[in-house]
Amino acid sequence: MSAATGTILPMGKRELELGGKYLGNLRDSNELLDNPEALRARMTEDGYLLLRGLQPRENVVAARRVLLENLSANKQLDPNAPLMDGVIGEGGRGAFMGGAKAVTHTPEFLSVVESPQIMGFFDRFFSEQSLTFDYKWLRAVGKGGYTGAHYDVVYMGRGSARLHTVWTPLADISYEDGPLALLLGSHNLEGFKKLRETYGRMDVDRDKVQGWFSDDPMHLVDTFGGRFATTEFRMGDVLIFGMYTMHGSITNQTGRFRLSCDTRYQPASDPVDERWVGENPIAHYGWHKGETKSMETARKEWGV
Ligand SMILES: O=C(O)CCC(=O)C(=O)O
Repeated sequence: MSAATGTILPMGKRELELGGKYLGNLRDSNELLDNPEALRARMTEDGYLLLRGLQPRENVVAARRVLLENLSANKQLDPNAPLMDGVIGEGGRGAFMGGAKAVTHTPEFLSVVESPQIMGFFDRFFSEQSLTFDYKWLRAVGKGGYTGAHYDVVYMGRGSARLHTVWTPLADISYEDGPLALLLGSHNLEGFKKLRETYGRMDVDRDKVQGWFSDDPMHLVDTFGGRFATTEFRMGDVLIFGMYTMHGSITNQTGRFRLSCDTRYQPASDPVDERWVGENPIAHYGWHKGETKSMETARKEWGV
C-alpha cells in the first residue's frame, strides 16, 4: 500500500487526484460498533459504513484461496506465480462471476458472507432478524478494468427499502488495485434529487436500459455535487452502503486480479426481491435481452 494524497488515480475515463476536489478518503465507523443507533445515524448521514476488520481475516483468506483455485483451474492465472498472489495469466481476463455457486456456496465463502459477524451486525443494525440474498455477486477485475458509477437500486430494487450492500475485498486492495469509490452525498444531497427520482426509479429488467449511469466522475461531481471517496482495504474490512449511494471503482492498474464480492442484507420481515433468492435465483431475466436502451438516450429522456 503505497499511494498517498496527491496521487493520481484513474477512474472511468478520468484521472482524479487523491485529496483533490473530486476524490477524498472514506472514514471508518469502528468506534460506533457497539451502538446501533449511532450506526444508523451515521449511515443516514454518510450513506455508508466502513468497518475495519469486521470479518476474521483467516476466513477471508480461505475464501480467497477457493476463488483463486477456481480461476487457476480456468487458466486465468499466471502458472509461474504463487497462487495466492492472483497474478493475471497470459490471456487472463477479468470476469463477473455473480451467481457462480461453485465458489460462492462453498463453506469457505459462506463463512465470510454469511458469518456470525456480518449477520449479527445486521441483526443489531435493523434491531430485528436479518436475511441475505442467496445470490452472491463476485468479481475478478483485470488490468484496466473498473466499474462505472451507478445506484444498486436499479438492479435489485423490488423488495425491501432497507436493503444494503456489503462490499467485501477478497484481497488486500491498494489504490492501484482499483478499490471501490463512493460518491458521497449522492444519497441525500438536493443536487441528486432528480437523478434519484429518474435513474433511481429504473429497473434494468423492466426498462432494459444499461445499468451504469456514468463513467465520468468529474462530470458527476460538477453537475450534481458531492465528492468521490475511496480507501485502501485489508482482508477482513467491509464497506456497507445503501441502494442510493452511487458508487463505481478506481481502475485496476496492476497485473493482479482485484477480487471482491458484493452481497445484500435486509430485515427478514421486509418484502424480498424475488430475483435473488431461492435454490437457483432467476437473477436478471430481461436486462441485455433483446434491444437495450443506451444510458445516453435514457438520460436525455429523464433530463439528467
Ligand atoms: O466491485 C466492483 O467493482 C463493483 C461493486 C458494486 O457495484 C457493488 O458492490 O454494488
